[in-house]
Amino acid sequence: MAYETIIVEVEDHVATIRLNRPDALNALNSELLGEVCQALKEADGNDKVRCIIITGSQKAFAAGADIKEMSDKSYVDMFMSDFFGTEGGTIGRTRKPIIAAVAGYALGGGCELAMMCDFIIAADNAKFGQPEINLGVIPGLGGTQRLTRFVGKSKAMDMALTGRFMDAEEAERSGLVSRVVPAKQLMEEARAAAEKIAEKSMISTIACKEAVNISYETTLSQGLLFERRAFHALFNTEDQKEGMGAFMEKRSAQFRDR
Ligand code: CO8
Repeated sequence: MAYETIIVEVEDHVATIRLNRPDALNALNSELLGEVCQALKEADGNDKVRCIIITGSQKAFAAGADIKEMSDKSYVDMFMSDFFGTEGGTIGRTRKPIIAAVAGYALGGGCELAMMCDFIIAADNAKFGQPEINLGVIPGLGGTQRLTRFVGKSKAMDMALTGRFMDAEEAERSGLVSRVVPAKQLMEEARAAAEKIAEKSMISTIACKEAVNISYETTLSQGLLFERRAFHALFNTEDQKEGMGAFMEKRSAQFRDR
């Protein structure tokens, strides 16, 4: 499918979705987020794709929701369209792993989009922030909820109330990103991580993603039970026999998603 605001490439087993509104620092408008959702659905349904990367440019992952698109809207407009509600749900329902490869600004909705991914690899020039307070609003795509879970209440309050940015080093120290790499190597590192994930059994990959995500939604005892049952269930797959057999035979596993 042809897109206007994103560029999608599928290479080997990795789909890369590049946000592409350079004149607006990849600000997220309805068209762009709709296209991201469509591309995610296509990647999820494409048997060839085993991992997804969302990225932007060297200057901006995304500088937030598109202020020009939102500025004139009324409460009724926002409420009746459930502004970005559907898009947030679609991204969250993607079953395959999504890596956010973030260089430059990841602000407001841009930071929130990165946090909706499964993990974030940051370039050393990345800047994260929830500056909506400067616009007379608050984060609306998960910033008050996900950022708080990532970095804790004190830092999330500091970021959301002052609107200050966090650099890559602070983001890694605070647990917002999984690793920081030199900006020039960002895509190489993200692809290497995606290819590593693509080598695994898709069954255990999806089960693992579901088990980690459930930890945000439930109690510890329920989460442990969910994890244990998923672990038990994987013993009904050929890939478990192959993975453990390969270990004992001192060879690499050849998973077949069965
Ligand atoms: N929306 C629209 N256009 C933008 C945005 C944006 N968020 N960010 C940058 N742009 C545009 C600028 O208007 C400018 O366009 P033009 O040349 O036509 O004037 C172009 O991108 C380049 O930007 P700058 O000239 O400002 O570039 P600088 O390098 O000087 O500054 C900054 C870069 C610091 C990133 C600056 O552009 C900035 O502060 N941007 C806004 C950041 C921001 O406030 N983000 C939060 C937006 S609100 C939000 O994300 C809410 C999310 C929840 C929505 C979901 C609701 C349910």
